[in-house]
Amino acid sequence: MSTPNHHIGLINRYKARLPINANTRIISLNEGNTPLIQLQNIPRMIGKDVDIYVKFEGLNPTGSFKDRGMTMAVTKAVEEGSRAIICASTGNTSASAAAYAARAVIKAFVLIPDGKIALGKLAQTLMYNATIIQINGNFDQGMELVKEVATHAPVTIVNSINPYRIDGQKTAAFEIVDDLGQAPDYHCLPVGNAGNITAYWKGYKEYSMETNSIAAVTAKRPVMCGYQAAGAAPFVAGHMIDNPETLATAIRIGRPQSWDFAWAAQKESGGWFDKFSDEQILAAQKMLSQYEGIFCEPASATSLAGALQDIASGKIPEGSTIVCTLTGNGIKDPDIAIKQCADAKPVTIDASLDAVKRAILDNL
Ligand code: AN7
Repeated sequence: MSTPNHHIGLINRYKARLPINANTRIISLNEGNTPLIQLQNIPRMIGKDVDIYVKFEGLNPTGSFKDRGMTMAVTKAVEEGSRAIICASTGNTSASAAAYAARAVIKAFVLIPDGKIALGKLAQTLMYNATIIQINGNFDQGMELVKEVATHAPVTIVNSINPYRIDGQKTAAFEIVDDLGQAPDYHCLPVGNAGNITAYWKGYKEYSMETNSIAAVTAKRPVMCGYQAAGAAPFVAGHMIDNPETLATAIRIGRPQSWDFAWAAQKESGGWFDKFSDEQILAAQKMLSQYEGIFCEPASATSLAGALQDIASGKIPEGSTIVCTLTGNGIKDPDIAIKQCADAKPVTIDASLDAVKRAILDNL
């Protein structure tokens, strides 16, 4: 039971726009309803008249946007009688799949690239008790194996090639429009496997036209800006790539599954793709933490790196309203955070009043 104001998940909130019926047992961890936070200090620092909002998806139950798609995918898997789910993952999908499988009391199998996922994501996936299969290969190879094994074993794939994932994730666009009263002018987000840009565009489109006999909410749609890590930028190259590399391990993907959908989002919205070095991505991550108090994971900061570049060049003009999706929580990747702050080592002192006083006065 819950009161009208108790958010009990995005399926409950947007059920009229999702493929469920009154008898569907909803598998939820109260995901969604994440904050849309307006940046206050960074716009002033860059001296541009822009409204930049971040959609902080790191505040979902397992710390990433994947929970939006996973509640829907696991709900439908259970409804269809599945007892096990499987995914390939750079870390966040595996954590989310493992959590929702635990909630549903079914099995989760996850294929991850050995040594290439952030520590927090591994810890989560272990705690949720998934069966972890580490492969000597990257995400793209894991994805191919998952697609093949699913034709040989009784497992439901919960990567974003599962259309229910996209349906769950499209609700992030609904929330943004509900919060702002209309779509933003520009929507910036990191692109890896390209499920999320596909989902946002589907959500914005559905809110801008009559869908399943529900009236349009707004006529407006944003321009979609998809940003990638320079070493893993197939959309910028214009073709799939082998051996993707980036410190932003979440988006270390060279063969995106939602290739055609992402190009459609770019073309239909009049948007673009671009790429950023690991240094630029990490600088944006630090900037957001240091000047706004918002700690996202490296991959997520690619959205802000892109927005800042395109605002500086005028490609995104002054007067614009911009939303950047921050896809995951910074706490997931403590190794990178601590490396980023190597110059800001904690000061170690004697446990005396004098020493503490000196430490304060030296650092004011
Ligand atoms: C933090 O977990 O693909 O373009 O296996 O974790 O929809 O793939 C993660 C992707 C951006 C890219 N930001 O989104 C996985 C996985 C974060 C992510 C992306 C991911 P898509």
